[in-house]
Amino acid sequence: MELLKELNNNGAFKLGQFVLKSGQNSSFYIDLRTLISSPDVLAKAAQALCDIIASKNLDFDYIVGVPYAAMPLATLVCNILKKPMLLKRKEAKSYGTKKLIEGSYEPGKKTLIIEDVVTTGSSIIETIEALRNEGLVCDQVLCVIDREQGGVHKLAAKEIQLHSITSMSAILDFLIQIDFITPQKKAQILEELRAPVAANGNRAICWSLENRKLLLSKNPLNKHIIEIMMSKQTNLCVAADLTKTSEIIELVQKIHSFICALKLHIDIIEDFSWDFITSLQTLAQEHKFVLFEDRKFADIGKTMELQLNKGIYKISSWANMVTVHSVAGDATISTFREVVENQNTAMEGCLLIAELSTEGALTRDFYPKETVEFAKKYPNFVGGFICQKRCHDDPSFLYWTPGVNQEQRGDGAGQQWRSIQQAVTQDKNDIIIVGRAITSAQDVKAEAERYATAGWSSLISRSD
Ligand code: S5P
Repeated sequence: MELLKELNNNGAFKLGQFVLKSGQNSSFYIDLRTLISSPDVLAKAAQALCDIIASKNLDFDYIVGVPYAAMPLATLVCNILKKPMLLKRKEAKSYGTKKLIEGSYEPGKKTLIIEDVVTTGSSIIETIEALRNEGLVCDQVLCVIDREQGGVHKLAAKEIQLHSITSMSAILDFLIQIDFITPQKKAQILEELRAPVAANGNRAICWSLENRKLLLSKNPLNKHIIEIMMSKQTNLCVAADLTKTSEIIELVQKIHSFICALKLHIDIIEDFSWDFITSLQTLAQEHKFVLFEDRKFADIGKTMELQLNKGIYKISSWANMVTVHSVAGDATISTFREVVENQNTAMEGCLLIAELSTEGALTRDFYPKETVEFAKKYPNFVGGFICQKRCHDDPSFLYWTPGVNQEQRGDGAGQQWRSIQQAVTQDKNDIIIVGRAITSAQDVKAEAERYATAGWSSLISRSD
């Protein structure tokens, strides 16, 4: 009760319209990210977990927090109980030991798993399977909140016992007691949570930017872009395919109010200089847009790392995002994690090229689908896709589309253009990438405004 009060005071329980990770719509949302911002509440939650360990007499040798949200809690519990911790990585390291589990352990010993909120239990099962593969014994899970959405049964089927401090019904009863919700509201919330999730998981997916933003706490690139899109009301990315730095700066001075991203091909610029980069960064900061270098990386990881960090352009030092071909395989994509996580980088993430806009492109058949599978492995730094049609049903990714021109259909060199309506309403992309239709226009500013207005109105009037 004391903990529920504290969580509530810290804004962990929210009423509104939300879409859950499962795709279900919900008028209630539990936001435990507030825990790490409130040291007192975090400590209380850790103590409550320790109390359960004592009262249930749980016996174990190590503690593992389900990555990432439960890791701080697990650390505090380890500290209180003086027990060693192990870390489970989300993806195996691409260098050195390539281990998934970090820390010293002996196979055959017992591990207690700690989680913050349990919904269906799938991330716990993933963690436990990795630990069991290392020969560790894992059959006890301790969580702060059980959302009562089948987690207990799903875990029991894998011989895992779930213990929780509190549950969805206990939270809703507490909120009734403090007059935050009515009993009718509780019934409505439970009903919403009972709504089945379809096999493809997207029955109730809500594609509004408001809701998508909620899914993005772990993806800094998309969070940044969605914030810009919402505040400037634009889903336009201009492709500044010009060869002189002065032309690009002049273009940006005209169009900055209408764009969420400026896309460059840095290697076509004839008079590249660091002053140019500084000017662009100042403009991007002042007028809120991201710098997008469309380098289309496609090599072994080590070469991509050099291409990102070195050479004349030192792309990672100024570009917030880049494009990557999936053709070299998913292990090479993990290169980007280290670059994005480096403190001295401007890079927030990358887009994978699922489908090209050109006539006869080989990015068809299995290619977009396999590209999506790669992206799913790196949700923290893959922001989405370059595609022609929305290539996946996950709203936490953004779908960027080139090949947009309101008047013309092709450039005679393989490029295929279609209208904004086709690109956003029919093909369900989020961000339009427009080059020559704007950069070659008589009145560049008016044309950028026309594309931004039409793009945004197509996006916000789309129902899915
Ligand atoms: O499939 C693609 C992928 C990209 S990123 N087709 C593309 O045209 N692009 C890029 O989008 C291309 O490199 C260019 O910078 C821009 C399209 O320019 P436009 O002048 O044809 O609109």
